[in-house]
Amino acid sequence: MIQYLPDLCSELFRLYDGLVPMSANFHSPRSTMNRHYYRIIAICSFWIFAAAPVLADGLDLTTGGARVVGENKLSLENLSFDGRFYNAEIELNLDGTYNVNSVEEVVIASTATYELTFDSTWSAATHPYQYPSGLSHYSGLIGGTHNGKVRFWELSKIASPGMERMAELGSKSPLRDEVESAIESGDAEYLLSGGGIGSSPGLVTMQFQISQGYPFVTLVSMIAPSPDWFVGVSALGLIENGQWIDELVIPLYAYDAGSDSGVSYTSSNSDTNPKAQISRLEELPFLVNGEITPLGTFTFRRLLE
Ligand SMILES: [Ca+2]
Repeated sequence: MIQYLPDLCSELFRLYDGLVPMSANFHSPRSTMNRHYYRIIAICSFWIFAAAPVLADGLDLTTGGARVVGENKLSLENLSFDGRFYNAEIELNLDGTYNVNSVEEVVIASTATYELTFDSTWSAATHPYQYPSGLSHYSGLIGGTHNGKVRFWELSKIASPGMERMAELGSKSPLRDEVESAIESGDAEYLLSGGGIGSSPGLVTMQFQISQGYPFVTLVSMIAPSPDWFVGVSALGLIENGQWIDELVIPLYAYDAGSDSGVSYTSSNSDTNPKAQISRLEELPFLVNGEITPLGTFTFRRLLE
């Protein structure tokens, strides 16, 4: 790979003529440098792209970073590709040419253990409109760890039968079956099944394993009572900058599964047929003083093994 990349680089260099004066501008103001950095990151990603063209769909430019490591050297770090991460160092020459000093894969721990804390602040104080005092709770957490090829729910998509049952009744099945089916087909690794919150405000925790090949978490819980409202995350990645994230706090907004037409917490069942898209609830009772107010947080904290 390393022998191959410099040749490819030369070609790309011609395409990016804006890069030619880079070494002359090396000590120019930060904004100019950042533009150059961006181009370099793009080029470096092309190296990896071209070295493994079959896997190009997995390319992710958003995790990369660049920093100056010497007089005319740039270190390009944590370029994500197909679940792997690469660092590269390039050296810029004053005549506009440059050398690729190294490209190496960043090795991270292949697995990690996380503790999830589901902390619900949802109460008459945070969401006073029609708050179901004495009734407010959440169904048991259900979801899985998976790769980037599968989604169990997404905003603006139609809820699966499993999501509908979870959001309307708090049932873990058939969503559990959908996760297990993804495990069988190789797109998911672990089923996640945890406790609920018997009375909100309150909290519940669970621990789970996750691995590099399946670094995404989907986890949901029904807001109860409600027609088809839920909280959760979909395909939340726990690798960032080539490392397992130590701690991640996600605010929990209320989503509507689009499968029941009730408009308040205690509306009677009213099946929506055909189903509407999954959406974020942005009106009462979740619009509070002009702001869409979260019901609490998921905190993912990595446990050191
Ligand atoms: Ca329904």
